[in-house]
Amino acid sequence: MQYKILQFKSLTSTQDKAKEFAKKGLSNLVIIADSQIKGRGRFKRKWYSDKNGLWISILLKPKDVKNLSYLTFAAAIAVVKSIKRNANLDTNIKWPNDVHYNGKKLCGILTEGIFGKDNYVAIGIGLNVNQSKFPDTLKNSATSLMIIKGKIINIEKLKKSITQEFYKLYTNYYEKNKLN
Ligand code: BT5
Repeated sequence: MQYKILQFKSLTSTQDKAKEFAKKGLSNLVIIADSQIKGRGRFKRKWYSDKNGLWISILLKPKDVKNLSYLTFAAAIAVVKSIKRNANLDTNIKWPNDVHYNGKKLCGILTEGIFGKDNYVAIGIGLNVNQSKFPDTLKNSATSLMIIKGKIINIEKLKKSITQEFYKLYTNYYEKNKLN
């Protein structure tokens, strides 16, 4: 499947940008921001997304918008595989939408449906990559690949790998199978 990667310096949230594009009828876009001003998690929680992390939204227009949690899992698998490949690190998927290392949160995923005449899905992936520290409120619960590995991780390779792995799962399984 063809997709386009769009890179922005700063956005309120890559999820908001994805919604804007969906309203214009566009899909198969991978929206990436260097930093987000109003990054969000589930239930309107704040997502801390200063520089040095990987903040992505993948905008899809699936044949059927059902069982969206499969898409969250596909994103989590893509993240775990890409971390293994690019940072040689084994991480865990933590139900229902996190990737953890040693009990600390490395990545959170937010899957949102955009419903209207046509239906879209935006899968937001927030991965802490090269941050050296976090705000006090997150100090004990969050970590980054750089903190774990003690060196800078190539963010470009990581974003390509996550996108490719995600699309492989999406096209081979989600779009092909009846997910009733
Ligand atoms: C999530 O929500 O874990 C989903 C996060 C999705 C973020 C991505 S970034 C790209 C896209 N654009 C967006 O605006 N969002 C998506 P939840 O399970 O509700 O967890 C939120 C909680 O995680 C917060 O209440 C904090 O405790 C914690 N948290 C916030 N920022 C964090 C960070 N950078 N690393 C680790 N934990 C964080």
